[in-house]
Amino acid sequence: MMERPVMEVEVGGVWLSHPVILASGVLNETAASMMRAVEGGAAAVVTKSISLAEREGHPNPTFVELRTGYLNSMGVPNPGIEHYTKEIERFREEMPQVPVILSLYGESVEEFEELGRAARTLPVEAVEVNLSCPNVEEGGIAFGKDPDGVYSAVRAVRRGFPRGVWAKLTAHCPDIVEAAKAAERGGADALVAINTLKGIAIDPYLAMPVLASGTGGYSGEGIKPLALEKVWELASSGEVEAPIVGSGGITTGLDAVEFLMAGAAAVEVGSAVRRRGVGVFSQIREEIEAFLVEEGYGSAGEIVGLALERYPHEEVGE
Ligand code: RRO
Repeated sequence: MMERPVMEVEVGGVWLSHPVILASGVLNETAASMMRAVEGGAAAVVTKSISLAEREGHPNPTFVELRTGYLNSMGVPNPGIEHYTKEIERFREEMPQVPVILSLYGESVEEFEELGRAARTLPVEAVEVNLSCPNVEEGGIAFGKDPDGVYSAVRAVRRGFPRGVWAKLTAHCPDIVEAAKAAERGGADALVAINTLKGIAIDPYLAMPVLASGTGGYSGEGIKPLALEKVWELASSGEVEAPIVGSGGITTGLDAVEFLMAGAAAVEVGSAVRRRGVGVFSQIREEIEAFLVEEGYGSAGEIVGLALERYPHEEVGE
């Protein structure tokens, strides 16, 4: 009988029992909801994006389901880092073996620096610098859209935080490879690609946008080819050294395999929880494992970047 494939991977200083992580923005408001995701099979959890001060978020409606995914305009609702600390501590007490990646949302370099310093004292393995929220004027994409913004935010967090620093990039920038290189210069240990994409839905009968904020962030199946292409751009550039975490529309094990083959070392899954339930993390892990067995691979790590090696087209199976 064939041995089971090795599923462990290492990403930017964080060891994962398998490559499927809970993405920010879904099931991560409380310790209890993050524990549900781990019970559903997540190898690690990324928290909701947390700011220095409490934020109420945007008025309703903030969420709408589309045929090919979802639109949200939550507006970074969160209790602020001081209050959120108890959720992290509670999670850590219950699940000490599961890595926590704290997503940080700042609106200035100074805020990012303060958030990095605050995170240092928390029981988290890594932070994820949110450079890519599409729903706000000042933070998020305002940093991610140009390399200088990426560099200064990552650098600011890096100054205060001694463990893993992941940079969550946006596709809304002229050149994602330049953004990634700026993140590396700022001290990022890993790159996460991508956040949601700016989108809008209009109610034709009301003749107005469905979301109260007008535009929102588009996630789910519909964005998968675009997210995958961004991972591909990063991995094929030959200019980026940090490991890549793929994110965007991953719903099945084969979706995850595509991201690994494009060069991602791990994947983040969020919207698929709505499609397949909270057990989606186990389902995706098992589907990856079944694929590896079927195709005779010995580990998840072995397929990372495989499609890049086979491109331009080499005869498969020769
Ligand atoms: O809270 C949000 O509106 C939000 C954030 Br911080 C983000 O990074 N991405 C997104 O789609 N929504």
